[in-house]
Amino acid sequence: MRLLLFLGLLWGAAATSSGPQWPKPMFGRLASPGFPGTYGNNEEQRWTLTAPPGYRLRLYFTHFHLEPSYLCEYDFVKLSSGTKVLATLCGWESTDTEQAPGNTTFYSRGSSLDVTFRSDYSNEKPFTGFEAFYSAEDIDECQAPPGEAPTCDHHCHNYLGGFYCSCRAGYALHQNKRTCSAQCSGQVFTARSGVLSSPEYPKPYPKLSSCAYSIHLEEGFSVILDFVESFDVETHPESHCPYDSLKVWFPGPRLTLAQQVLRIETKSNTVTITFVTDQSGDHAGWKIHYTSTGPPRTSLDISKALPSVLHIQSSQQLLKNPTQLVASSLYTLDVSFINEELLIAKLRLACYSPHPNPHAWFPYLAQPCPDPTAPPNGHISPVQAKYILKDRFFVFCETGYELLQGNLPLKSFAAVCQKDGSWDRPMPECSIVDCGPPDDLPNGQVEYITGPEVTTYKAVTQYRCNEFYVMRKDDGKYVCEADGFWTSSKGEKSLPVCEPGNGYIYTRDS
Ligand SMILES: [Ca+2]
Ligand SMILES: [Ca+2]
Ligand SMILES: [Ca+2]
Repeated sequence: MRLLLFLGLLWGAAATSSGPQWPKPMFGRLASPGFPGTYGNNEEQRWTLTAPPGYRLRLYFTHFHLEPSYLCEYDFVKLSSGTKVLATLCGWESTDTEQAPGNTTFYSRGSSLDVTFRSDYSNEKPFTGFEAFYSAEDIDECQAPPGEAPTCDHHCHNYLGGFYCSCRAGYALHQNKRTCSAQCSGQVFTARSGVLSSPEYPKPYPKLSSCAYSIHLEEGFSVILDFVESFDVETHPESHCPYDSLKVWFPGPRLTLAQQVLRIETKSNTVTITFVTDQSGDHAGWKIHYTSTGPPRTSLDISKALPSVLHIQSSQQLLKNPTQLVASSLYTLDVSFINEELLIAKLRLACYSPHPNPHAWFPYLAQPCPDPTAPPNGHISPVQAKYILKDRFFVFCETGYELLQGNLPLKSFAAVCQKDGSWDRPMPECSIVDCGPPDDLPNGQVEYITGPEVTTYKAVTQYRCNEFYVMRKDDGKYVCEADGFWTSSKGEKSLPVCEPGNGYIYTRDS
């Protein structure tokens, strides 16, 4: 009753407004000619019923009494929507080969219904024909017929004259107004390992979606992709990925995946994965576990070796051109992939850099300096396997030898390794100490003991006093010591003294 009232209102509005006029009422009655009397021979009548868009027509019979015939060939009522025949009816009750309406309610396909009544040239008995009522009702588009795909991907909302779809969070309604496309582009992965998968994995991935995943690691790393668990992307036995496709992009050859690929070693630190799906199919999708490998690791333990620079905060990046001085990048201490020379060079530069930012690093590959060779009678300290930028070494001479650069004596010597891989000073000599000729002794003479004119380290001389003079305190023996002075047996550097004999003759038996 309520439905009829509403339909009446709708019809009234259609009749009085200036909007579209429907050729037939929204509800009504159909009957065979002469009903409730018998219908005549050779009758044919056709009704074309049309509902507004979004509506369908329902029709049921309150009376039905036609001549029965095999497959309703004689007299019949035919219901059709367009070219689709919904039913051909005759008789008054259904048999194996003929259908009578009984209590069935018929529905149009779409918004139009054609009803055709026909009788042939004779009737064996009097038949009273039919009476039927029809009305328009909203199509509940959200109730998909059995065996057909749901109307909406996610949520369906029916209303009188139409319907609309909506999507869950993370999806956007496709322009076809039914499909929910995943919002899955622009995903960036920066961790050194991780997992990515098709949306909803392992449930069927969304349709009409375009996903983009990007793995971006620091330079020096290379990404390895492992396809784990299942790989189920819609395919075709003859054509190459015509429907849905997963593509992996990285510098180098382009690769479109075949199903059997399980691992991709990209040799690249950046990888982009795109996943595009079409409008149909239910497939579980894919899952990728990615890992990365860095360059060879050095054995240097930075945290132990260089605790003083641990506070330096910076981002990690390997040099593009290690021979070029680059000031723009900051570096962390997590530089295990940088070889030892570079690492040390960088750390040293961090200490000595004149750059206004004390945390700026000036990394480049430092050239090692040639191994220093100690001069004869000298040695080098510290002894290192390698000397690189800012490394220094000292030369120490053995006792009795002194540092000499050219002809100039040095108190000490240190050479510093420069960034071009050379030492800043030439190697000195260790020259034997020479005390020089011994001073003349008043009232005395000197004699070379070690050898004629030998005045170098460890050389010995002997002073003696002239006749009538005596040397009271010393024995007159002097040695050239490492400090370059003649030194007496008593450790004195002054000359001995020859004194007069005090008026008496020094004799053997006095
Ligand atoms: Ca007939
Ligand atoms: Ca509807
Ligand atoms: Ca598909």
